[in-house]
Parts: sequence; C-alpha cells; structure tokens
Amino acid sequence: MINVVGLGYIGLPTALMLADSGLEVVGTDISKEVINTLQAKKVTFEEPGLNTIFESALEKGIKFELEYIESDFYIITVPTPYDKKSKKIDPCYVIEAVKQVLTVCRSGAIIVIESTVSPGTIDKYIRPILEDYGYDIGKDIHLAHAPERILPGQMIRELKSNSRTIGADDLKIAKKVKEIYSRFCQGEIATTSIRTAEMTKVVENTFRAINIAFANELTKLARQEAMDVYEIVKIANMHPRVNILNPGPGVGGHCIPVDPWFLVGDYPRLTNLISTALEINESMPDHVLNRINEVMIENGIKDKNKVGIYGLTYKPDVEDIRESPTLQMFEKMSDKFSDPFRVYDPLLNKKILESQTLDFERFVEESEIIVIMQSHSHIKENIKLLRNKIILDTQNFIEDAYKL
Ligand code: SAJ
Repeated sequence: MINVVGLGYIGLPTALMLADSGLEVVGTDISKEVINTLQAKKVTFEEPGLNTIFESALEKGIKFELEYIESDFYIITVPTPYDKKSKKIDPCYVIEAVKQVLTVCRSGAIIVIESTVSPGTIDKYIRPILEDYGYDIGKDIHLAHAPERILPGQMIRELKSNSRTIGADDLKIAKKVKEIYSRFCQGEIATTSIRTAEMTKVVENTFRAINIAFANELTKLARQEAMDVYEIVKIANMHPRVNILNPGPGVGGHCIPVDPWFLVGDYPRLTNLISTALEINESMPDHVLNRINEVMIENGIKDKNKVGIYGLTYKPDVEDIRESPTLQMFEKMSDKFSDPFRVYDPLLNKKILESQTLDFERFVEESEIIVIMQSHSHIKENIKLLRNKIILDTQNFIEDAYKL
C-alpha cells in the first residue's frame, strides 16, 4: 500500500495515477476541507483529464484520510514555501510530514520526497530527524527523492510522458522506487544519488530562467534600436543549435522565479549569472509599465483609468496567480502611478484586486488602451471585440499591436 502525503497540485494527480494503475493507495492531507471534498467524490482543482482519472481511481478503491497510514511506502508531496527576503526555502512542511510518517511506518519503509527542495536539504534536515528517532538509515528506513516535472494545464499527460529522476542512497532502493513510478510513467527514469536529484531539479528550472532572461534582455536592446525582438528570436532559432525562449512581461509561477534563488541563497559568490538573470526577469514588469507610459504619451492619453490590464494569472488558461507578472507589476506601481488600472481576467470569477472588474464587455468599453498580459484562449476567441482599441500585446499574438 502506498500513502501519498499532501494532496495538492502534484500529490493528488500522482496518487490517482498510482491507484489507476492498480496499486492500493491512500491519500493523506492535513486539510479537512480537502479530505471532505475528495471523500465526497469531487476534485479540489480544475485540470484537464483530472476528473476522468479521479473516477477511475475511485472505482479502483483509492481512499482519502486525514491520518497517516501504516505502510512501507510513502510519497511526500507537500509544499515547500520560500522566504521572499532571504530567498531560502522553508522545509517545515516536509519535516513535519516526515516526522508524522515516522510515527506510523513499518520497519524497512521507503520515504520518497517529491517536493522540490534546495540541494542539500535532505542531508541537512531530513536525515538528522530519522537518526534522532533512532532509525538506521539504509537498514530499517530508506530515503529517496523523486522531484516532479509536470506543467500545470498538462499535468496528466506529462505525468505519463515526462522523463523523471530518482535519487536514492543505494541502487536496490532506487530500483524499487523506479518500479512504482513505472506503473504510470512511460518516460525514461534516471536513477542517481539524492543530492544529484535535488540539484538536477533546481538546475532544470534555473536553465529555463536564464534562457528567458536572455530573451528579456534582447527585448530591451531591440526596443532601444526599434527592432523586432520576436523576428530576431525566430530567425536565430532557425539555427539548428540555438533555442531562445520567448520574452515576456515577467516570469511567474512557483518554480522558475523561485527555485534558482535556492542556488543564489546557498552559493552567493558562485552564482553571478543566475542572480543577474533573475534580476532581469524581475525587471520586466517595470519594462511593461514603461511601455504603457510610452503608449499613453504616443496616443495622447493621460488618464490611467483608460488603461485596462487583461490577464492576472501567471500562464494562459490556468487559474494560478502565484508570482504572476501582473501582480508583480502592481507591487511596483505605487511609486510610478498612484491609481491602479482596471483589471480583467476571465479565469478568476472572484475579485482578488479592488480594481478588478468581472464584466468583460464593460472592461473593454471603459478601456482605451488594453494591455494583454496573458494569452488566454478567451481573448483569442474575442479578439474582434478589441477593434478600435489601442493594444499593448506582451504575448505577441496580435498583429499590429504595440509590443514589449
Ligand atoms: N515564460 C516566459 N517565456 C517563456 C516561457 C515561459 O516568459 O518562453 C514565463 C511564463 O509566462 C510564466 C513563467 O515563465 O510566467 C513560468 O512558466 P513555465 O511554463 O515555464 O513553467 P511553470 O512554472 O508552469 O512550470 C515549470 C515547468 N517547467 C518547464 O520547463 C516548462 C515544469 O516542468 C516544472 O515541473 C515546474 O516548473 C516545477 O514544478 O518546477
């Protein structure tokens, strides 16, 4: 039996996939609300394909409990918040979950940590707990790290098709963990040490952050030269060994703008490139504000109320607003603009901001300039309604619009 601890964006789909593959699975979460909802046969968040796999897992007997279950296999998928000031990870939830597991696990149990952690966290915080509880690691308890790699909006498909990394202290344990993940994962599964698995996950997201920063720096350079950055990137990417990512209004989510800071926090003298890249990405919301200002001046618009911001989430067609570029932009606004712009996002039917409107038609009607921060399918389907509006398109999908 497998006990999956933490039924959020990663834990729930993972538990469902395992149950769907025929394994006995119990999902545990500290939130009564989450457990009540799941026990009432309802999913806790929207994600393509989640309902179907949920129904199948229910049929195959998955259970959801507040309590940790006696078992010999645990997968921990709890959040790892990070402190914005120190830029360091706070492993408190992982630590608490491991402690709870130790009160119920069987001798010889394997504890797999899936939550993203900064490199060295398992050695520094988790091993000492096991030792304090009197466990002999490698004998009567085993540790592994299997960081997730899935993309919100494509989670179910990516859980099946992405390759993964499994870190363990010895090959036998790595093989056992690999067997479990192979039940649903058709991608390649690399086995390595725990430290390498921790580092690899953070390196992957850091690579992406640096690549996006390069595209963002090119954007500013092209803007100064009145050149089209998208055309430059498109042509450069025709080279067989060049793959520059897309410039954007900022980098959001809980991974790309967060994980690289773990390396900067732990190795400040060895991470000049990484910290500069992060700063470039964090400067993009300011760049958007400058562009809004320029577009307002060019069109003789002085009133900020005539500017409408479309898109609050951090990526298209996903409800998640964590570290969203629009929110980052509003945080920076207080010194530049005293009044907020009006805001609209079709995915958020609950008000998050004072200036947010829930009526799209009114939003369009009252805005002279519309700043597209997110390329939701909704705006692509309603593009005709933006006729006669001045558009600043930070996502580069509307022809003849102002760009970054
Ligand atoms: N972005 C750009 N330019 C690009 C691509 C993205 O500005 O060319 C921005 C997006 O607009 C968004 C942010 O970056 O605001 C992050 O988006 P994302 O799609 O790159 O990544 P996430 O945060 O949704 O998920 C990433 C995933 N990494 C990828 O390489 C696609 C996922 O594989 C990881 O599992 C996840 O982080 C994680 O949990 O670490």
